[in-house]
Amino acid sequence: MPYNGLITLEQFIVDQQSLYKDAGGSLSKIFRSLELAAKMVNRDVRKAGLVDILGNQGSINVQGEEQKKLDVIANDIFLQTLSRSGEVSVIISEENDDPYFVPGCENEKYIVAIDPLDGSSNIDVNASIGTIFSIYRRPNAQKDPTLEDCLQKGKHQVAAGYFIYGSSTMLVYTTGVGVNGFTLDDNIQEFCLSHPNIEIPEEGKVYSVNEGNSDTFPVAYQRYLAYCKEKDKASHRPYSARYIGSLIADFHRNLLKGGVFLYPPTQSAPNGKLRLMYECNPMAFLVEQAGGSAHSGSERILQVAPTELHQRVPVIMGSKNMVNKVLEFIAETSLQDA
Ligand code: AHM
Ligand code: MG
Repeated sequence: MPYNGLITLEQFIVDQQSLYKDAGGSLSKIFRSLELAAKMVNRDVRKAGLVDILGNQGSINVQGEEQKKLDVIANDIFLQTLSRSGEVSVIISEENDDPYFVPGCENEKYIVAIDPLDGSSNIDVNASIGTIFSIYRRPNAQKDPTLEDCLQKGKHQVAAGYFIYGSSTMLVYTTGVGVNGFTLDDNIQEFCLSHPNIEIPEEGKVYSVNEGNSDTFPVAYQRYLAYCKEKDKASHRPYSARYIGSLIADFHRNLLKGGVFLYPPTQSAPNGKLRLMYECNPMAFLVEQAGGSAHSGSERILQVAPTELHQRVPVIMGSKNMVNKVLEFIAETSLQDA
């Protein structure tokens, strides 16, 4: 009898195993660890308003114990759980200055980059936050892992995705063969396939940017923003502005509905704010796999060569035609200035 019920993440990974470039099951184990860690973080996020885990790291709670900020807790959970998978040689995290070389796993093949709790300033106001991850293969698994092993271009990602702790908890990921979304069923504590083969619309009606900074954006971006606000029925302008300041939430909406997300250079952040390894590369891989684009304004995000772990890069990503339009403004403006 054909089975028409829920497809769990576990079942989906088993079914897709033949499509993975590593058929040995290592990647599946890493996914199981990510899934477990995300469930633990989700549990803590859900009770964030109830228990005393809000507040600054280093502050002392009423019992005289040191409180940990939720992003530090999330970092510990992901590091411990990934280490225990036995499949990851190095973990780099937005929360750690240096790579974490997993003891006893020097010869393992994989490197994981993680932003354990992105948008954490939104915790206190109960807005969606999430975890972003990406997985790379180690260039030479025969040698001891090094920092340089981690500095790979985004085009070398083997898998990437995010967990969103929103009105529901979801996982959206790619292994380079399309993008699929899973929603956590709270009752059975399983991620179930809810958004198969996500494709971002080529065109959208939403732009997402911190417009409060626009006075110091390069002129091309200012012109593009003026274009977004012009009235033009044929191109559905003016577009709507949607920006919560939590990348995963802003990205997720645009991925499903169409739109463009921008974090341009500003006077105080000449390379933008978002980090190449932890934020831009995984999102770029996802959006390209869904049929969209991600660009820095001078090159495809996935082609940017990292020189340091925490490097920042300007980003324009989302619906293909909208990204191209921003790039047109950048090209026209530099021609005029030439
Ligand atoms: P974080 O890694 O410190 O949480 O910062 C990243 C967040 C993103 O989620 C979001 O897109 C961006 O910061 C918002 O920045 P801004 O407040 O400058 O608009
Ligand atoms: Mg972040």
